[in-house]
Amino acid sequence: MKSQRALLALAITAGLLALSGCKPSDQAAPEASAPAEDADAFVARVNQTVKDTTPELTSAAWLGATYINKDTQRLESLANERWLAKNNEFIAQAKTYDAEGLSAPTARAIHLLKTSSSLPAPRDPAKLKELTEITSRLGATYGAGKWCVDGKDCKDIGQVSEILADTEGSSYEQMKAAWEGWHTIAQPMRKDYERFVELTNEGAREMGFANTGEVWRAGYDMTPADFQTEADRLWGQVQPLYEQLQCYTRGKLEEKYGEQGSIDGMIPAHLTGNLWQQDWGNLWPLLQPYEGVGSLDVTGALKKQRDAILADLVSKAGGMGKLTASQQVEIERQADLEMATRMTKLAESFYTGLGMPALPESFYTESQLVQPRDRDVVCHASAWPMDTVGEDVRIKMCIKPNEEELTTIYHELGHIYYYLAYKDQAPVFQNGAHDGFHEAIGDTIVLSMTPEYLASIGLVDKPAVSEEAVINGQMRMALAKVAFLPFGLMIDRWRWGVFDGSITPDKYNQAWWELKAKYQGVAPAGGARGEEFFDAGAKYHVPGNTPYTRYFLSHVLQFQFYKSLCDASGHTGPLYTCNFANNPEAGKRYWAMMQRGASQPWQQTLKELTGGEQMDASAVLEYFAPLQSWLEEQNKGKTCGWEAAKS
Ligand code: X8Z
Ligand code: ZN
Repeated sequence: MKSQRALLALAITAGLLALSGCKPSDQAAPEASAPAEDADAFVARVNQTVKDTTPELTSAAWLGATYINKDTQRLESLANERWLAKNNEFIAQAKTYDAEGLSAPTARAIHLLKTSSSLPAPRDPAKLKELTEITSRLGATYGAGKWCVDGKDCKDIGQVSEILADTEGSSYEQMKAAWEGWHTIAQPMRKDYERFVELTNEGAREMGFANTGEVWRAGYDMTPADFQTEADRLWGQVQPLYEQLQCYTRGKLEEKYGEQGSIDGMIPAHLTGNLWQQDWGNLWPLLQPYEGVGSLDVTGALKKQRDAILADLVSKAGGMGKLTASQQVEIERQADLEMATRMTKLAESFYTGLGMPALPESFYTESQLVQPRDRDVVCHASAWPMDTVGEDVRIKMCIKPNEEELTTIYHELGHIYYYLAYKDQAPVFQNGAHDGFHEAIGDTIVLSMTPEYLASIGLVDKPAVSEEAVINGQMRMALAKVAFLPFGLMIDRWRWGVFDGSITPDKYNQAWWELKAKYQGVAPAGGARGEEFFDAGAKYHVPGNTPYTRYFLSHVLQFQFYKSLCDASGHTGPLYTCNFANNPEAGKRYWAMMQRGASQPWQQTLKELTGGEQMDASAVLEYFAPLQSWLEEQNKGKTCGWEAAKS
């Protein structure tokens, strides 16, 4: 996810009433009557308040995520409570201004205030307090979540993920146990989540919306209804490509696991190498189209480097035999940190190679790059603007030496560079053009991590040049990018339904799996999972209350950004061969786009970079055209698709 200033930034940047003609209902009538100050003065005061409040709020949230205990949860929820109460006052006052006659920046700021919140909060102080306490508790429960067998032998998310990721070494049953084990962490969240939905919906209604899902859909400079249609349209563009990949993967799993390899045409949830089936990169050994053609074993190379760092430290210390047990633990930690720092600097060098600034020194001293051993933390990666002046930016990760983590660092630095690019905007404009833009910045760079780029940084051998190598390279990218698409959509399909009441608490889990089946074509092994489970809660963004459609949009937008930056860099030839590393022209255009922040409708910002005002998946299809043909060829004669997709 993005900022932990999320609460604040998102609370500040919402947006719909003015545009949508949605429902300024009676109950939503603002409490403030005649404006107490003119609109310009009001916006200036909001900006000053955000600037003053941000460091305190982000520090509390940072502690809440990096030292999970009762005290930090208390401080975090109190800070949020204070901020949300203030923000509710701002929203009420914002509604008293008539957009007519306002300067463009003031009108934009007021529009954002009225429409941007991921956590609409009730005005009633007792309910607001309850909401912020639940929010902190859900986040902490996820962060501290562990799978224990008979109360012992507990494994955290990193350890569970390792079992699933080892798709060759772990057995079907081991992976099933790990997958099921992780999902137990969410069972205690169910009651809190139900109450959370009631409370935030009340806040949404007071803002003038039907429910929280509608507020989320309002943040896109179009009506919530148009936004939903837009997301459906984009999914329609890419669905055939996903179905081909699903079909091919299912076939390979059936080859490997026999009857257990599929469930009514769907993929068993514990077999994709990932807890949520959102990234299938760990199935590479099974799905690699042409073995031995241009090795792309980035993980192997990273692990080797980490081992070499450790060997070096150990030899400097006079050999392992000379060290006490606790010194051995410490030296391992030091090797992890050195490796994580090296990986982060690699990512940084991509950005500086485009002409962007070096990260501030404090980035490396304040960030959490590796998992601390002495306490619970939220390991889910995130990037934080701790202030509004671009002086203190951090990431929080538990980096391990593997390819997925490396690309996640590039992703997180995308957020960080966005923060740095728009730091001179007024605080209310310090946000992505929309949230999908924020998620797409770093991922666009990841698309540029071609085999050629990976070779240039010494992670793979000189790439092979052949049709087989092209398909291998495309498959590698597709397992991350194409596999993700339906997942990116289904999470909020579930939450939109939960918020609007069409999914009731007694059907939370059933509805979750219906959507997983419909969009992703995955199913749990062992039959339907009952309502004693709360499987949505086992995915960070649900207890963390981070809207998720942003990632779906990002997976479309990043190909549009990529294509434009490739054009800017003078690239010729097929899109998928483009690597714009070290190209100043691409860097200049990207930075100029990022500097806009949320100061204007995203359509305008998109136009400045790409020439078009619409999100459009044709660049995704152009990129993957060779793989799509190849998959169709492989799947010939098979019956692709699955029953649930037709509903
Ligand atoms: O949550 C994230 C990032 C932080 S914004 C690590 N992502 C989504 C996820 O992990 O579910 C990146 C891709 C999708
Ligand atoms: Zn992100």
